[in-house]
Amino acid sequence: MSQAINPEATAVPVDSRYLLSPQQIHYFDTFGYLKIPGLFADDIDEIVGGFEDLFGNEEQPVWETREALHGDERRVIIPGFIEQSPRLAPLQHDPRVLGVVQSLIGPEYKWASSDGNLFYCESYWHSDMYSAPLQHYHVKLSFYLDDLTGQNGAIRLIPGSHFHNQTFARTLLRDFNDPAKITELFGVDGNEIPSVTIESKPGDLIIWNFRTIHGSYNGGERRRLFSLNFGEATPGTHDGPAQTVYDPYPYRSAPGN
Ligand SMILES: O=C(O)CCC(=O)C(=O)O
Repeated sequence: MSQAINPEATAVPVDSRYLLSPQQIHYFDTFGYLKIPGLFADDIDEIVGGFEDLFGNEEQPVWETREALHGDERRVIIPGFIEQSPRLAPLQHDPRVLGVVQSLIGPEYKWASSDGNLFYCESYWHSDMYSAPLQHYHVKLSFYLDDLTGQNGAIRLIPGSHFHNQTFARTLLRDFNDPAKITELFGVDGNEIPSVTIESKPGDLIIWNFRTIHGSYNGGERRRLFSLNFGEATPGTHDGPAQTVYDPYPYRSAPGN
């Protein structure tokens, strides 16, 4: 059953105690992600129950993928995830969610759907451009439902890589485009690329800018994730005036090569 979800979530009033602090906003704006430990800890049984209701229902349509981004290994996706769950749909209007979204996007935001995932795979480095070009500011609110560390698939992010027009981000996006080339280009495997690993417990909320380059390693055992996505209502308004677009750093050879 599809739940009634309001696509135009703009300006639903939210009590100021649910807003992020100026420090949390500055952290997010600067590094491109934020973790709020335990924000949903009190509701975790209901949240996990809602997740398993959908993935445990044999009638539920799912997408099974084996993409290069995931080493050609299995990932199972349910698009429009919370929309189909009476137990999870209320999250769209939960004041904790709205407080985060209004703090990071402002009053002019739009619901951009949700997705549920079972990962039997790793995820190589990428930013989220599906249905959202880099110019269109989006934030993702992620609920990982297992105890995760770097040893079993915790999400990794490259701080600052959300500044997508800058040389650093454009160099990474070019070089990560083909995961098979990472070792040739950098001399290390993908899992040794400098990044922050966000260890998490069920009930934590991890938020990232779609543009922030992220990946996960060592996690192939039914890792559970669902995410709520929100974007600025009018593409290109969040970032203010147009930014200068810099070139990626050019490749060069050692002298004599
Ligand atoms: O946890 C993962 O393996 C990757 C998640 C991800 O890339 C995403 O949800 O955009």
